[in-house]
Amino acid sequence: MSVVLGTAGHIDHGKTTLLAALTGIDADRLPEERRRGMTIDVGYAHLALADGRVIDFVDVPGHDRLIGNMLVGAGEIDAALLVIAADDGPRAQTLEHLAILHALGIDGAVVALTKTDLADAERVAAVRATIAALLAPTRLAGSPVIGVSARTGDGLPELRDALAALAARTEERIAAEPVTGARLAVDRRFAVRGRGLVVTGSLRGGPLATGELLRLVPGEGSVRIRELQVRGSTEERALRGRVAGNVAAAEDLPIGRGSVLTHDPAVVASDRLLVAIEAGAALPEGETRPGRRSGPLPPDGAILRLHAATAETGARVGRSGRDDLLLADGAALAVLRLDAPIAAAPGDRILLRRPAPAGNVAGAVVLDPAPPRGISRRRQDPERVTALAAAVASGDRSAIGAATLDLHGARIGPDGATHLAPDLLAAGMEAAIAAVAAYHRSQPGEVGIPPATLRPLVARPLRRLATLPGPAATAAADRAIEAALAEARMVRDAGRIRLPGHAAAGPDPALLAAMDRLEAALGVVAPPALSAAARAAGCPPEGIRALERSGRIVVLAPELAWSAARYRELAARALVMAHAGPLTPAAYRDATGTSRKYVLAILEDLDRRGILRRTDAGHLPGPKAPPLPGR
Ligand SMILES: Nc1nc2c(ncn2[C@@H]2O[C@H](COP(=O)(O)OP(=O)(O)OP(=O)(O)O)[C@@H](O)[C@H]2O)c(=O)[nH]1
Ligand SMILES: [Mg+2]
Repeated sequence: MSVVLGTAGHIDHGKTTLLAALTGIDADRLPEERRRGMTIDVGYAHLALADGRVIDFVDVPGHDRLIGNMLVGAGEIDAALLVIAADDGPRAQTLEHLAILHALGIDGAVVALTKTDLADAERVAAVRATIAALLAPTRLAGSPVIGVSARTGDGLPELRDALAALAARTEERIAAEPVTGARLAVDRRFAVRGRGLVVTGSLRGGPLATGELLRLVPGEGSVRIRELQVRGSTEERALRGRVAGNVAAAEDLPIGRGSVLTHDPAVVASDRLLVAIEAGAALPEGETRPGRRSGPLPPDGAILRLHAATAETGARVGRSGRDDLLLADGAALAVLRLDAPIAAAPGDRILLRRPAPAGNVAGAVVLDPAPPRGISRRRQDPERVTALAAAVASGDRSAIGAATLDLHGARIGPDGATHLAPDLLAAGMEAAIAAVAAYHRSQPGEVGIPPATLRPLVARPLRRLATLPGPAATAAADRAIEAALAEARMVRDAGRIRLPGHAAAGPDPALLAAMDRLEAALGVVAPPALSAAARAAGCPPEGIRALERSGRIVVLAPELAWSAARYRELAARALVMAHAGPLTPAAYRDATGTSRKYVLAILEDLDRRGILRRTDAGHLPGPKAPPLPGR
């Protein structure tokens, strides 16, 4: 691997010249840059160190109007080479670039106090003191300041040593970071005749190999790496550092500056980010114009430019309502609504700046690249956000995953399954157990509840907790039911779900006997009123419901019921008569020896079910009438 160092500093302070003196490479590759003697777009160079390490340099322009290109370069560096001309001292873009480095979280740098051939010793000492004061409130406080002249070569060996030490420190820090999939933020794209598309960038995370398929974010596509080049030579595998990749991709694939090619599932396309915005370091004004300092926190509604790796877009800051929260370290919570989607993952550092009047910059850390929407936002409280911020600061992916799940309530995982936050899972399990118990009470004699009946009974309360989008509720209910089964709080038995011990206890024998008595009492042609019969049989309402649900009795009106066997016989009689000719209620009443009340109820029921059909002359066999036996 190699560490990537970015230059920074005011225009004409000698960044590109110093890199050329160090590496022999002119990073100003564009004809216009050479003609005008200034850097316009990012350029690249590399330095082989005595210890075998290699430093990749990204050279940036110092011109104040080219700050966007400076940020493309600064967006993917590990540490900085801050260049300040001894004759001129720190100037406007010295401060602006310093504020940007601080906001991007860059905490390793070497300061080259260059053009020492143009300043006397007294001047050099004075500028050193100014620089120390300038760095003091930033993450770069205490960085070594090396006097150097690109013209005479004075100080170059010392600068090389300081850079080697910085590279070693930076490598150590990177080695301690959690391992993630490869991630390449594209900074250049160009076509090579006969070869197709080439993209370049600073590779982070794990290695990349020829032939691999990478996701393009944002965008729908994926690209295959045909060939990899590291510092001009073709390699099978590239480690962290500068790489160029010849990629096989559709001609019109929207890939370019701002695109990310990655293996890392945490990287998603998003136009809405939950972030923690840090207040900038308070820089002294020094020799610069006032107003060019990193500033206070951007207010709610502020419209800013957002820079993330090599991407840039407009962003509106939302800091009201639920998002109005100061975190423990003084950072402000905010939701950023972007003009266009960018690639983002939890923990990414982004930069916010005010374009006009140019000035304040603030750094921010992405807490959630796809924060909850709609009703799920109700879960976003200070405790959950604080826990997520702490997890993101730790860099621990599983802690970030757990805190994010708790913030959302439920999430669809990469495996396609709905995952539930612990409190929702517990609520779902309780709902499932309560639903099974209620079913046991209402259906004595049945061993358990069919899963299809249970699912909506659990999904409903989960949805009512107001944290789940509709379709996820059913999947979440399944998850809660599975969890209750896994904890043996419910049991799966012959395709049904019951509470443990329920089947062992069995239905109440006294109730079963009462149900038998009631069924017998209703097994007559003209049964008594249902409530009176039930009272006489000692059968409670759940016994009546169980008889009806299991098809042992037929209830046609609140007080009118027959045993199923008797009812089948009465219905068959009506059908036989209807086949013989139009059946009138009076004829049916006489044939069965009952009263008008009973025959009207039966005939209506048979009409409703299509077994009979009513005509003016009487009832005839209906569309659903079964054929008569024997015909
Ligand atoms: N005397 C002297 N001149 C230098 C030194 N380093 C750079 N210069 C001159 O300063 C001018 C600007 O140098 P560059 O390297 O283009 O400056 P830069 O910081 O890259 O400028 P931008 O890319 O436009 O921001 C050139 O004319 C260089 O020759 C030095 O150490 N001593
Ligand atoms: Mg330059």
